[in-house]
Amino acid sequence: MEMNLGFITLEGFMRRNDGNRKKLKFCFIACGQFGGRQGDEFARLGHKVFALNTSESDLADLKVVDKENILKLDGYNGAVKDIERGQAAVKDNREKVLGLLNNPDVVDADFVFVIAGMGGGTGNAAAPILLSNLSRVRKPFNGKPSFGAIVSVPGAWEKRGIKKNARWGLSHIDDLIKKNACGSVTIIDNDKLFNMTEGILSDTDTKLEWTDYGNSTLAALLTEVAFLTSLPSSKTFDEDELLDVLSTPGYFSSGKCYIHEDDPMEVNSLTSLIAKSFRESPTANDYDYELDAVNGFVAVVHPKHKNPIVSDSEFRTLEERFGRYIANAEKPHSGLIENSNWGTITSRGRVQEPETNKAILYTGVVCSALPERIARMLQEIDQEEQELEAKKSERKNKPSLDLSAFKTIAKTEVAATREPVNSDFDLFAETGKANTADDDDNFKL
Ligand SMILES: Nc1nc2c(ncn2[C@@H]2O[C@H](COP(=O)(O)OP(=O)(O)OP(=O)(O)O)[C@@H](O)[C@H]2O)c(=O)[nH]1
Ligand SMILES: [Mg+2]
Repeated sequence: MEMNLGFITLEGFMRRNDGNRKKLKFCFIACGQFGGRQGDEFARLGHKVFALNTSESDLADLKVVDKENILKLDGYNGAVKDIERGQAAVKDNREKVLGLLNNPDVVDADFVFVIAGMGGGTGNAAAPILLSNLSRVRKPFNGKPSFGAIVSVPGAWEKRGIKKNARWGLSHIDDLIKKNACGSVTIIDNDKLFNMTEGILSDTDTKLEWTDYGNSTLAALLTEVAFLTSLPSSKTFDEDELLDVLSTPGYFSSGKCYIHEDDPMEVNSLTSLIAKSFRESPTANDYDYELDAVNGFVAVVHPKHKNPIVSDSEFRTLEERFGRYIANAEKPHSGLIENSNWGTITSRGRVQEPETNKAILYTGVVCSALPERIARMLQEIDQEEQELEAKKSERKNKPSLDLSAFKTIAKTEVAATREPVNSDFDLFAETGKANTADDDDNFKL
């Protein structure tokens, strides 16, 4: 795998600035910390990105997102992984959020992605609210929702509370998908990403976090896929075909891998290449592609050559293999793109080595069910909670220690309490209650 880990590397058929020039216009609404970090990588490649967060310091960390596209949810500093607090922050900033939803960049983009980590309070709360309201401002694509999401799912090592948050967020997103009220949702399975990058990153000197690796690889992958739809060819994979896939309600995974000149192109090796593309992708992998796929695409881009790396008949075999790989999807899209700029264009001012000896396979699939690992994790949380409850009720039968007898002994420790120890000294007796009343309960965007 060719990698340049210090910064985002784009493939030889596009320049860094081509992100701006492609015809397809994506818009990203990046929520919370994960959203912001991932959004910043998309902004680096020239996409329109809005960042929304309760946390001032997360927003200050953004390096590329335009300052005027940063929305601070006022009155909060972080949601402390509390979804209700995140929801309150969105509702308290209703006007700002409505302003964002009505921004021409959000309304007119070809596709809008809401980005959020499913483990926290801010992004988790904001994502279902934004997705539920995008249908009011977005024109459908061919009758399908022209917006979706990119969400990270906690790894196995993360706390149960974080996983429970993810269960909440995913259940709302699943509901939207089932109601055809949201297009494709790209799942970043942090467990897969961490395990996959451990091997890659340990082979390099570059100091890079697995999260940074995942964020920049996904940004590059989606940018390349979007760009290749605008490349002319006799067998194109065009903008509308990509939009057709992205607008399909379900869980999206995309992959990429190289095909070298001397790689065998017979049936089995083509199937392995397809599997490899998904396996090495920053998006989740362990879907039941065969039975759960509902839409997808396969595209090959290669340098224009007298003896092309992938011949027309080899490509037909690849299409056929891909069709079987995602058998349940009835109309996957495909394209074979010959590119004459390859190897001749410059990146970051340096002339790239001619890369005339490889082709690139891009794959994408939308599935109707979550990946196996994540479904299992959600079931395990249920089980852990049931076991905990069972243990609690078991221990209720034990005689419990009665501490009430010690109540009269003077406290020697400082303990924070909101109740006045002596009501005579309570200056807040009259006004204290008024603060707890919640007037905003019925706020809906
Ligand atoms: N893949 C990936 N996951 C991330 C990244 N940053 C955070 N996460 C994951 O996101 C989840 C936590 O969500 P955050 O985005 O930090 O939460 P938040 O939306 O800021 O919410 P609050 O902190 O409660 O305000 C955890 O599961 C993290 O593992 C990142 O850069 N990449
Ligand atoms: Mg945060």
